[in-house]
Amino acid sequence: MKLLYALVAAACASVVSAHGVVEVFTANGKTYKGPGPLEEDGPAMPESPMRRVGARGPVTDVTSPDMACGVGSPGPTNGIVDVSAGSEVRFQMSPWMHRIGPLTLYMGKCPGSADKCEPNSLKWFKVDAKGLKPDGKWYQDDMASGAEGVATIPAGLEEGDYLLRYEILALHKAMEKGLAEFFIYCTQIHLKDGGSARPSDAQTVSFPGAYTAEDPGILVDVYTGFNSYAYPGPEVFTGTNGESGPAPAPAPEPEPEPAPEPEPEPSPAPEPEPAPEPEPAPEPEPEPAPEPEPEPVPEPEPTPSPAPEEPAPGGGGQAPGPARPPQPEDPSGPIILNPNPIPVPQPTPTPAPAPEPEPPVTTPAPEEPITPPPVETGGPTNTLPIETPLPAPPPSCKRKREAKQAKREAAQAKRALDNKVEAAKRSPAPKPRRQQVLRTNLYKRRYQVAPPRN
Ligand SMILES: [Cu+2]
Repeated sequence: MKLLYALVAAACASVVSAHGVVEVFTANGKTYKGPGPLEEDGPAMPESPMRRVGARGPVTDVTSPDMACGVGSPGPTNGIVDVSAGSEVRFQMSPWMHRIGPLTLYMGKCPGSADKCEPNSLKWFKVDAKGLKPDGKWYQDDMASGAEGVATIPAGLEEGDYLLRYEILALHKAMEKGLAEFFIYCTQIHLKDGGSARPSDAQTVSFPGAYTAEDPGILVDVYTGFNSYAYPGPEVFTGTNGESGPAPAPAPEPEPEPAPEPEPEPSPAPEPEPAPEPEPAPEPEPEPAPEPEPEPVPEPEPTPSPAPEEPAPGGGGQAPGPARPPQPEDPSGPIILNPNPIPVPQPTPTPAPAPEPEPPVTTPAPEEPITPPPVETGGPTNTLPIETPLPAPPPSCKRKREAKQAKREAAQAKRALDNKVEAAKRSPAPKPRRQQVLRTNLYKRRYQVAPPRN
């Protein structure tokens, strides 16, 4: 049990929570791998165009400088990649876990080279925002099922170096102030094939500064009386006043003027899976029920803190409050999420209810439950398959020889067991990170708290 705890703690020390980062960025038909978070000791990848965030966790303070380029306010990287005006850019997350909230792309024009660009002083403008789909689910839901996030760069935008700021906003706990989760990633690009369009000052914002914690798209209960979403920040800049250069492969979709129209979708609140119990006291920590988690839970242990946070839809105890007026819907027009992402070294998960894909496990150790296997040695019990039970003593000991033989066998079996345990102690098989992540998720779901750190 001790070892198990140590393993869980080790997993958590490096993976604060199982949030993804941008694993692959795609532009102009080329793919670029992104670095993992600083805290995880992965390769630095200085040639990547993606600035390296400090950790997987969210930014929750909208006044933090981290709102510009993500956790840890990552500094510049060396790579700058060409992106054509009017083209699509794509963001493939390493496994993504949240399903509620918008996906937004901002751009900020650098005064000089993008590898020297200071994000907190940029004038950012919004170029793409994807929220609810016509079926009432969120585009982020597709991302959690493996789809890429896709955004379109305005045609006609003036050329130069820019930072792309990709923002994933998770709203599953956003009914409580300060619990909306921002995941932000900056990519250094050089925009080519552009025109002369540039946003007006009124269309630009600063990060931090663009949002407040009370914005209706940030402090929002998406479970109760919810039927449309009010995007925080400025309107989408479409770049229509510029003359666009030769449009590359996918012609830019016609973008309607940002005339806000009321959300026509009267469908029920877009919660993926209603949680049955109406619990009036939302706990900040645990993840919402609908997050898919394939890990088999072998035996239901009593959870120490029995307060799940998810309010039931149309909740029993929840006062719905005054119904919000219909909010302007996304002016950016129809939204594409690529159903067939460009093949990248990321296993493409199957859609929604299917369990998350498990990468091929290379260690012989079987995936095992959080409960310790029934071994009394007190040694490391974690990764070792132990299937040899001690032979039972003979029912009666009339014959001494038989009894002796049984004793020998028992001693032998015990020695073999001890050897296995010792071997496991000496060389514990390293767990693939994915398994650790699943284990952390399982722990969090079961105990409603983050696993302990060491
Ligand atoms: Cu989260």
